[in-house]
Amino acid sequence: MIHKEIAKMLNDQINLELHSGYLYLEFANYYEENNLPGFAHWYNVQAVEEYEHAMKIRGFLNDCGVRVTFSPIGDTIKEFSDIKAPLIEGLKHEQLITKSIYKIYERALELKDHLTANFLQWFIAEQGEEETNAQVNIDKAKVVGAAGPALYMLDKEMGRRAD
Ligand code: OFO
Repeated sequence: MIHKEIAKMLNDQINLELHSGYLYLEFANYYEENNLPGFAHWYNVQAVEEYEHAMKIRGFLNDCGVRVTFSPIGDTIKEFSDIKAPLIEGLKHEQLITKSIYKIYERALELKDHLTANFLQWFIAEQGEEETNAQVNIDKAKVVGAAGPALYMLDKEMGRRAD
């Protein structure tokens, strides 16, 4: 049986995951406006992935007999100084999400809620990937710079991210 306190933390995590999706849609909007459709595609796909993360937690709570409730999704960053700025914000955001997952995991272990701790293993591995992807995007953008053929090629590459 899932611990009540953990159920509340997981419910809050659903909101955070949906908030991640909103943030990445803002990134996509920015890149669309700045004629980088590949970058926009990459973040549109990422936003869908965040929705899936939220639904994975919702499914788990449902299976545990917990009624999920949704709260308003907070505002997101909309203005960026240059094309690297969203990528840097993306990494910071994923680090925050990782901390949140770790917090729930550690509390679940303290409360001997091993079912949730086991469930969160997937998210722990996923956050490793999320942070790596965010860092790789920053590194690539640094190499190519703010304009020119290399940026065009990188945009094409970003556009090939599978749905
Ligand atoms: Fe759900 O991993 Fe990103 O935020």
